[in-house]
Amino acid sequence: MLGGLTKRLTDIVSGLRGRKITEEVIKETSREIRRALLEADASLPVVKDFEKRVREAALGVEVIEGVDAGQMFTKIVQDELTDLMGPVDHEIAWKKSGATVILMSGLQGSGKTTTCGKLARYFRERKKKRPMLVAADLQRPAAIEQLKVLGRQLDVPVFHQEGLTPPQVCEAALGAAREQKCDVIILDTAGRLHVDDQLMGELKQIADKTKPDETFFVCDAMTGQDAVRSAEAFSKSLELSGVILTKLDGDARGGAALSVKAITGKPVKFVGVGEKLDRLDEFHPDRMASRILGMGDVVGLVDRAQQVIDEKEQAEMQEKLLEANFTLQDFLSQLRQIKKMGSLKDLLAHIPGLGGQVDQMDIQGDELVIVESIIQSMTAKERQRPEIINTSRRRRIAAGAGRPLEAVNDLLKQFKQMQGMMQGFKKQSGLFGKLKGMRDMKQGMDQMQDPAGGGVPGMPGLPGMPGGVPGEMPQIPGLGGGPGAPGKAKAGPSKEERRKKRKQERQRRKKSRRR
Ligand SMILES: Nc1nc2c(ncn2[C@@H]2O[C@H](COP(=O)(O)OP(=O)(O)OP(=O)(O)O)[C@@H](O)[C@H]2O)c(=O)[nH]1
Ligand SMILES: [Mg+2]
Repeated sequence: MLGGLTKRLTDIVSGLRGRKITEEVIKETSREIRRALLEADASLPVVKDFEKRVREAALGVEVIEGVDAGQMFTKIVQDELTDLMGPVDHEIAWKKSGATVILMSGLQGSGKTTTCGKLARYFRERKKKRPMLVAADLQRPAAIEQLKVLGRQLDVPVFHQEGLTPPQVCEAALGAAREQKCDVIILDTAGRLHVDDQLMGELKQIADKTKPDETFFVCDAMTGQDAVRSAEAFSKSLELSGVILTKLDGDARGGAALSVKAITGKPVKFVGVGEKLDRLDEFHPDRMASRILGMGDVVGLVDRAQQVIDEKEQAEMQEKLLEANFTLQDFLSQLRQIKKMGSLKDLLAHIPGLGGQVDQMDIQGDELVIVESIIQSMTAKERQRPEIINTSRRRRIAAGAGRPLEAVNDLLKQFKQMQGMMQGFKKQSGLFGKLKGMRDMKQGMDQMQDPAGGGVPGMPGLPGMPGGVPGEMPQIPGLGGGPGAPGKAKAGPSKEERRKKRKQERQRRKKSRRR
């Protein structure tokens, strides 16, 4: 997602590398940034204001020796994007007693029903609540069934009642929730192609009868400015408390994510990043800004990993890595864990330094499936000892998996390379440990990025800046055609340097206290 915008912004910034900050550069660059945001389908008043803010911030910056225009703009744009999309707000106004009511609204096909299911899952898993889903969409005959299927999948009760109007169904649901001891009620309402009076009237009646604690507008990020315009219309008739952006995993250009908060004045609470029920993320504007600038989102990746990855299995994996007998079978189970986290494209977009390139990579989205099918058509012995896989075995495996022989060859070659890399990898427990390591590194860096008072935007060579790629990601076997791992290009200050810097800082403070 947002690939085009990321590419444009990273291109703008890298064109400024080594250049001095002058008024001319500032003028030219803020104009280019404006164009990039408009191409991403952000709304014009938002973009104009953004351009003005970036320009003012750039003009107000004290020119520091060693900081080039690229570094400075990266920092300014990141801060302004964070501001534009913020604040961080995924709190729910829980009722002190009785069931909290959540009303979902939005246009047809925006993802309301799916998001109801995702929220039910999120409330139960993360907030330890007992949710109830309410089928108040009586427009489409299949709508109730769709919600019931979600309820069955999640093992969450679904309330519906024939012969009632949608507001009556919602009202009846309040009583049912009390009886079934559910403490959060999610109302799935009907969508319309366009905002119309009848729809708004129905939603208002539902709101009158149920007094919702949260009223969310579900906004399809793929529809860009249109989504924002309807959000505005909804927020005029209904008292919205927040927005949920869906389909951010798709080819959304970013316009909706950039403009919806500014236009409606309502915070983006959650984002939908896939069709499955676990693909709902809390919205973090700073992480989104970082992704838009191609700087990845390691913290978000770790969050997701923590939810889906089995730590016990990872601990066992670590043992194996330490003994250096990581086999293709182990690789397969790691792969399955990765698959649980999301599509390869989406995951790679979280890796610092890769954001802008993901769209150009030759990724079809089914790489993990291909690798899985190849390993599955190997015998147990072959998975344990890949070195016994000779040419005739390779042919058999390829035929069994329905893939060309080269695919098998590539996989084995890359697996061998990866085993080599695992040697350097083994101190950290598998993928999860690696990610954790990266997060710690990133957090350490973030702290550093804000030295006493934090007045200096974009210190030279600081991580998070373009080129500051923390460490090296293992190449994923089966993934050909890409630019490869980001490598070690200018990895920011080393641990030793950071320690030294902190020590100097402590001494400096001590001295100034003595004075
Ligand atoms: N890729 C992706 N697809 C999504 C996401 N959220 C919803 N969808 C898909 O969008 C389509 C519409 O979703 P629904 O939940 O039925 O939308 P709705 O708003 O309830 O639609 P109506 O009830 O007809 O108004 C479905 O195919 C969903 O799988 C998301 O975050 N990512
Ligand atoms: Mg629906």
